[in-house]
Amino acid sequence: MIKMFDRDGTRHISFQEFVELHNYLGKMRQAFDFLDKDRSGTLSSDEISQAVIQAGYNITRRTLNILFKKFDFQNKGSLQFDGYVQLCLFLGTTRNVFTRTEQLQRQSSVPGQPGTIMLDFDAFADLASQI
Ligand SMILES: [Ca+2]
Repeated sequence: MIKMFDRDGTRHISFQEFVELHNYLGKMRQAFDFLDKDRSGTLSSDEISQAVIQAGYNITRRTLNILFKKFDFQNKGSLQFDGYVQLCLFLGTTRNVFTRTEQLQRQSSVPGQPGTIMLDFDAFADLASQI
């Protein structure tokens, strides 16, 4: 997360970058509280599923369940705020890397259906390192 807000690439965050990080977390907290429909203080898989659908991600329930377990750090069957933030960062970064790759392949006339990319192991390792 620090990396995301280190806009000048110094590997440290300046006061201004810290302010941006603080504001980002405030917005994430508001979204978390909005999504927490039953006011449990955590997000259930159903609450997360609704959020992911509303955000426009096209992922299966199976994949969402895998991601949910990955970020359910306390293994309680629900996401705490930190798990929610990390899930959002993961999905956002993954979508950006995928979209950039898809655009590059389309420009290079790599065959494939819209919404798909073709990867060999080297390309996969390259992309995975960016997530
Ligand atoms: Ca809840």
